[in-house]
Amino acid sequence: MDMTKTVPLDRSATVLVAGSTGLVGSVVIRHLHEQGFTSVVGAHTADVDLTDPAATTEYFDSIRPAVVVDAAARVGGIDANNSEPVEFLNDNLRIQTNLFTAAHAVGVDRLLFLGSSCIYPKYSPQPIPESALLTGPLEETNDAYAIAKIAGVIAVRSYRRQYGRRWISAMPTNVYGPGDSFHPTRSHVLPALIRRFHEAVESGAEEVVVWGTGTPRREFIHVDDLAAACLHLLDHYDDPEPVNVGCGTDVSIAQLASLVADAVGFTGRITWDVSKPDGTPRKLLDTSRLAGIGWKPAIDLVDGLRDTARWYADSVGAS
Ligand code: GFB
Repeated sequence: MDMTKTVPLDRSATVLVAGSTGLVGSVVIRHLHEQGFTSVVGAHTADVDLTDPAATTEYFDSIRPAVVVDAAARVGGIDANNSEPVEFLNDNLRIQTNLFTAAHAVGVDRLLFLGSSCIYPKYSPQPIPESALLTGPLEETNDAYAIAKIAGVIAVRSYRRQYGRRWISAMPTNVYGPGDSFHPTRSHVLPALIRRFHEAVESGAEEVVVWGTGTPRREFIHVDDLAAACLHLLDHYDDPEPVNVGCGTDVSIAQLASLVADAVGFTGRITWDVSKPDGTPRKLLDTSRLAGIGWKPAIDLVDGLRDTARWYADSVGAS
């Protein structure tokens, strides 16, 4: 497969980033500016309701982007996915379908669709190669979200095949960083634990309860690394197959809890609420395809976690 056949994007092209106030979209916008892009437009729900087909078409017609980064999605942690599968399925399907339809209508030639490592089967070989897609049953707690994201991958392939669009898909592992959602129950594990351990330190609590058994393993990528990878892919990748974006190593949730405790200075007990689901036993991505086109991550988990915990402490201190 020739994966380096594309030429870098024109820095004066109008780039539309959908999901511009989200964790990933906001950092992609910063990276675009840092890389010299002169016409960057961010779209979030106040600008356009991407679940509305007519509004989406009208919005794209007014912006007429040449390049689109699709970072717009309904996202959440294991509990949110598990308790609201209908919204996770329907909203994500609507957002993608409307956005792809509108992008095609105005002739967008380069588009990056962001998926998720949960598209792969629950019991995939580890590390998970892109070829594992559609080879087995999904993890039940997030199958609705995963099916929507799989539909996105297939849509990107289909626009390529039927209309020759040079659209691509990236599958990031679990993302974290400053600006994330730190909701106590709806967020992903890393921000949820930063908040819980931080609050324990503030209140002097001797115990922090963490969900599940602590044995599942997850790979975490800092949002700055993910944004850099997205731009690298838009400059250097043009192929129907999705590309995994990860950092190459994983940790157990028990190890993560200890790392968060160290980062926020919690010295009490960690206990486990095994009534909460563990989800997929392990999700470590095979990133050799991305490495093959010359990109590797730069931010170590311990450093990224410490910076994110500091950002959280500063932001709650300021509010
Ligand atoms: O981050 P998380 O919600 O996402 O959970 P997934 C990861 C693991 O951390 C699970 C455990 O085993 C959780 O049981 N965990 C422990 C916690 N304490 C907590 C806590 O306080 N909050 C949370 N959220 N988890 C999501 C998918 O799966 O990953 C999405 O549901 C998406 O669809 C996302 O793909 C990247 O990795 O399990």
